[in-house]
Amino acid sequence: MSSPTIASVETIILELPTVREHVLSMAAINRQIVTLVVITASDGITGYGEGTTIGGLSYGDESPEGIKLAIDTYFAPLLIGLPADRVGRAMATLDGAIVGNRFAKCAVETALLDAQGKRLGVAVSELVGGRVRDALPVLWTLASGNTAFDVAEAERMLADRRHNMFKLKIGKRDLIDDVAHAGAIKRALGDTVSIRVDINQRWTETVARRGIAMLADVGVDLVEQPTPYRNRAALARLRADAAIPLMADEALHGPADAFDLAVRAAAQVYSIKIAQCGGLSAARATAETARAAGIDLYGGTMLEAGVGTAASAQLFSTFTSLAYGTELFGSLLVRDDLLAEPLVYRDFELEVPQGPGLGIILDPDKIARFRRDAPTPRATFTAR
Ligand code: MUC
Ligand code: MG
Repeated sequence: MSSPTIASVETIILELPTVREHVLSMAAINRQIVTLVVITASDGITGYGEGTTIGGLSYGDESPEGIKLAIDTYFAPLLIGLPADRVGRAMATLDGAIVGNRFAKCAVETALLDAQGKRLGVAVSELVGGRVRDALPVLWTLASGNTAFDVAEAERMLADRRHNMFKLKIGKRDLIDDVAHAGAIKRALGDTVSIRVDINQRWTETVARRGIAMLADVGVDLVEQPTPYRNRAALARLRADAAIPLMADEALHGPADAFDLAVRAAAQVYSIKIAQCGGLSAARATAETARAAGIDLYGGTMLEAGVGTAASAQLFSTFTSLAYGTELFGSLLVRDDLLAEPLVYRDFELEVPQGPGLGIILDPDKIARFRRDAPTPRATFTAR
């Protein structure tokens, strides 16, 4: 029997309002912009992928509009006609012809894997290494910009048994204020609750050295990407002196970075993100590199909605060790997701969908309602 071939590649930009403003050191967002990729094969099977970033071009060098443009203009002509059941070959074709564009590649690989999983009747986790767990610990980011609001939000999450680990977004205010904010939250929530911070590259090495020591003193247990991602030497110097572990996030764009950071002993923990690595296969290779180097893993997010969150969950469910859990809460940050049935968050964990492919079903009415080219488009984010 001949292989089904890739028949169409469609991209749709959607705008999903968030439950509250999400304030990071480089941008504040009140809606998440999702580039949905829809790939249909000649056998009639459709797969979905998601290309999502944070705050337009303020986080990385791909925007939602750029992802759409790259896929429509350059990826689609290369993909049409290729065997739909040879995901590795399709990705090798893209990698051979297209430099970078990791978020776009991730969205396409996700859609191809979703379709192939549906074709074979298996979950995507079985196509990318094999599932070892059915639920993933998941934290919540407290990022309203207000300490009292954050404490109340965390207390609600604890009472609902939704999250018992929290990440704080800091780096925008003075160091003293950020440390006071982190300390107040830690004191209010108590010793059993893990508090981590993410600086999103905002500090200089000198500020980071002071900041990490002060944060350790108030009970923070992990510091994520304190300094600009290109300065690996600074990260390594900080790590050598730090009383608490450092985690690389923006510095990690795939297995080569994982290797180089490991050689430099620049971080004890890696945040693995499928989009930042360029897809699930590249993210798996990144995680394997970490494992070989004795570096702990954390399942990161670009605040993707349901499709990207399910794809990340499928991959992270294959990791034998996930010492710092995950932050796959993007589907909860949006007021309404694109899914017909919501993802299940229970007892501080996200259940990894069980069905074929990504294990999710998209709701066409929600796609119609939230697409940017629907009748009433809205503003996107505030640059900081
Ligand atoms: C980041 O840099 O980690 C993940 C969680 C969150 O609140 O923001 C993202 C991005
Ligand atoms: Mg981060």
